[in-house]
Amino acid sequence: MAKTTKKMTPTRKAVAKRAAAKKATVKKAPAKRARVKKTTAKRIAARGSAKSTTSSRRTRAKTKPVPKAGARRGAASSEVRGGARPKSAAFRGRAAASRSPSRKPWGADGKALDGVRILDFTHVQSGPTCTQLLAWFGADVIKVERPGVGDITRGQLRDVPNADSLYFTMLNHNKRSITIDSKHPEGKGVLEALVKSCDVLVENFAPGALERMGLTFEHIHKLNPRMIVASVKGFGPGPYEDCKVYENVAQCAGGAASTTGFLDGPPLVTGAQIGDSGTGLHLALGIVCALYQRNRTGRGQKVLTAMQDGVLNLCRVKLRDQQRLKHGPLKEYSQYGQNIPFGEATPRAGNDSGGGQPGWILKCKGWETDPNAYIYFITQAPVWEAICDVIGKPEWKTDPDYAKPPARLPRLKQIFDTIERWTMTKSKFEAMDILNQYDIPCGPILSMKELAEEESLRKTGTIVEIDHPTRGKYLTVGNPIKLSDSLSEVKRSPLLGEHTEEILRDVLKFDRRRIAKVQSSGALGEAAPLAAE
Ligand code: CAO
Repeated sequence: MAKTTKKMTPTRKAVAKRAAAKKATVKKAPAKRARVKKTTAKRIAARGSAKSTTSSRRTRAKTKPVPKAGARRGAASSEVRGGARPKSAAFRGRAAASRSPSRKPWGADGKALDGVRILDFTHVQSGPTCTQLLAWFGADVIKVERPGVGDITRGQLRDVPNADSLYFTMLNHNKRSITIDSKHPEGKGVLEALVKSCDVLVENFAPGALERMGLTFEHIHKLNPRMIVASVKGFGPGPYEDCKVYENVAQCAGGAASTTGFLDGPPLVTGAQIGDSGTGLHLALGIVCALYQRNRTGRGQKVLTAMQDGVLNLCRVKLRDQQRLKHGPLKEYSQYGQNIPFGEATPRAGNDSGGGQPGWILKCKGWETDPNAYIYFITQAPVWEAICDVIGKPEWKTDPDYAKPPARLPRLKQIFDTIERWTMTKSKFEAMDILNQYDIPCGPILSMKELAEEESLRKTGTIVEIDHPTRGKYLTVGNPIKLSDSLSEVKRSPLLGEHTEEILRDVLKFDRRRIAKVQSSGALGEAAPLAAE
């Protein structure tokens, strides 16, 4: 014990060093404070008097040992919007560490992105997927739409006359809508005011469209140095950077199509929207990272996600296989067992499993009439003996042609044909029940109808029923990312321009006269009807 104490006692040299460092910090502090004050004052002036309470609120909150929930939320908002910022990472680290953990029940202390405001210039699917996610986590998402038209998907694939399509409603929950003609001089003024009061601008226009509106990164950054400008484009810098891109183009250009489908068929696109929704997901992560970095640096940055890159990232294992090809055939691909030679590029692998455990889709009872009476079956090595027993082939456990994984690779087709003779005697759910008893990895092919009716998905909020004022009730997919202290509720999508006046009044603090002036200029289009809720 005595030994430990001696060890921990600082040497005289260390004490002297620390004292000198402290002295230096104390000397430097006033200059730094002055800088911070000046920047804050400038920012407040730019934003108008509504924000002038920010720094005093922060000071008050600091003097209270445990701030009230409302005050804490206020402080959080001012932090993300550019109120008085702490001086250094070390300072913030200390501040966060000294804040006592919330005592509120889980999920009752706001949401993860409370206080973050998004200027949502997105349309169609990729961008809206991203901003919908951010909205589910609590961000205030203000969707800017063209007057009278809106996001083109409002009218695409319409199922109910005169109502927003499911395409639109299912990608724009929890957002507010404002209509602005971004090319009208008054509209530009409103947009610039929004740029000043938001944290992130998200857009997925065709290359150059944002710049043609006058919103270059340099201009945005001048208006609001803390603004994060996040974009989805089809391609990154390079020969195709000016091209417009939709989902399937991205699937083809990102490597998914060339590796999907059967060996003897053409390239195939998948139903999962990996180009649009997948890229939206990537972008959301980039935005959250940029917000986190901004806490330290105080400045915004550009976030770019190219759809080609997003798809390629999801096809990473196929690029893995491309490089493995140099060292011989890909033995887990069933073409190996069928003696079909490999070419120069990663081939299409049908339903082969992408990992080291061979798998295939097998028919189940009723497959003749039900297109989804199938099960995915994985011959995972650790449960091979159980598989042999279940399918009535106990002799395979010791047969040298079947007992070990490498011996099985050349005969995968024959093995799966044998297993299929067993699965065809069971429904996909019966097979699932039996196989799960032995921990044999498998999964039924579920139709959209079955998923829509699945009770457990309703309970977790993954499938949600929403009521909409013009289209009635519909199902949607809720937030698939579950946070235990930031609970997601799904609110219906906005009607076109539904929140135009509210945003001018409450966010931009325009007075009645100014609102009337902008409205009469034609920059906002026709006054939108309010939802009959
Ligand atoms: N006020 C005035 N004009 C507006 C406006 C507003 N509020 N909102 C949009 N516009 C204008 C744009 O300024 C642009 O005009 P200019 O071309 O004259 O500058 C115009 O509307 C059309 O924008 P766009 O070119 O982005 O739209 P598009 O329908 O021709 O192309 C798409 C759609 C998706 C192919 C293209 O936006 C794109 O490639 N985006 C990037 C990749 C992407 O996200 N693709 C996924 C789409 S989801 O499948």
